[in-house]
Amino acid sequence: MSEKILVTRSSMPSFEEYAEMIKPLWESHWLTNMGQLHKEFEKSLKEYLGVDGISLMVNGHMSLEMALTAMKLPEGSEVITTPFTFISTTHAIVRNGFKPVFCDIKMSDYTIDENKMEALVTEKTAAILPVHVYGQICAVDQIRQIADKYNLKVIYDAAHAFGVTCDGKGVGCFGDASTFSFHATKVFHSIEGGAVTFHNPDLYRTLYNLKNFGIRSEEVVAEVGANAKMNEFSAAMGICNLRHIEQEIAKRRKVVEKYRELLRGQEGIRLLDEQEGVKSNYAYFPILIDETRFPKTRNQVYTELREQNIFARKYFYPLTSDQACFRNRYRDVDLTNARYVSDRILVLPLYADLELENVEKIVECILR
Ligand code: T4K
Repeated sequence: MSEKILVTRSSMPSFEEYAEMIKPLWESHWLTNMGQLHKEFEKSLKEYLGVDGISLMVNGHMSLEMALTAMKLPEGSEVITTPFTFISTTHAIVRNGFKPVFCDIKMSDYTIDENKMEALVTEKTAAILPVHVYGQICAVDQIRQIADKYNLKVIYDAAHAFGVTCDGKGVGCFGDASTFSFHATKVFHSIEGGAVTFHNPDLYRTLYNLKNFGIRSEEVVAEVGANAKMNEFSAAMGICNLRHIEQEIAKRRKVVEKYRELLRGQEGIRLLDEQEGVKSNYAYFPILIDETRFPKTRNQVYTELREQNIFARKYFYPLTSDQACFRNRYRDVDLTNARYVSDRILVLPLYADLELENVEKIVECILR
């Protein structure tokens, strides 16, 4: 391949559209701290996601941190979570002073295995933090049942699932809270950005305070907070991108369909099945390479693709539980499936403007 093909490429509105959106900032000089564009963006997102409540954040990571803090869990709580995710998920738990308890994943969709969860519950368990990895929806009903039985909070990391619906219901409606990432690498972005969605209306005020240093008035700070506010330039980008989101998803769908057509039934390469009742956002295209049935290992394919200027990524290898900062620190749990997948997964390039001709070349390289 003569040009470099990276795993993704940010979609952008036209320069004129963005310039028009940020123009008023030169008059108002109001650049952050819940400005006009922040308000507008929050309102349109609430509608688009079909959620009861939403709070914008500076990024996906702080959305997770703030959502966890807002749950007011007891000090030293244990949080059941998946190790097959971006490091942010585990960091958010640990940076809140909680203990991650890793749970294995399912081979069917790589989300946390709800059937292995109950065995991990102790008197210290206070929450479950599953991830809709690659936009695949977790077993939300069963997870709710377990949470109700043991009185646990459920916070979904929905960083990959923007715009996904399950039986017509927006993904942000599940659990006590869900968090989104609007990072430049995502299906939908605001350069950097994120949001927490929730049902309990009290959470709006709680999150507003937490993301603004715990400030209540000019002279009163009532709690320890952070700076997790989204600025006006990000909100402007978000508003522009939201206008084009359906087109963005439709273009990605074409790319995914091409990959599926070319790779379906290929010995040793496993694709994720589409989930019933789920409207996908086509965020990622992961393939699992089974080296016992394919002539090369995942690592060989990864390296050989790079030699051809194709930059697929090992999302998510290693497991977060195996990273130097977490290894051997937490409860030793059987993570057989998570390790199997993490050792064999490869995420192929996917973005709205990826030409179908290039998809053909990528697949050709893999099969060669
Ligand atoms: N939870 C989950 C499950 C997540 O996956 C993430 C983030 C989070 C929480 C936290 O959300 P944020 O705080 O990030 O909002 C990337 C992203 O930085 C990260 O947002 C994402 N998940 C993760 C899966 O991937 P890297 O280190 O792989 O990014 P990088 O810089 O290698 O970029 C990948 C490709 O994207 C580049 O090769 C080209 C393209 N790109 C990148 C940037 C920065 C663009 O086209 N434009 C850009 O501006 O982490």
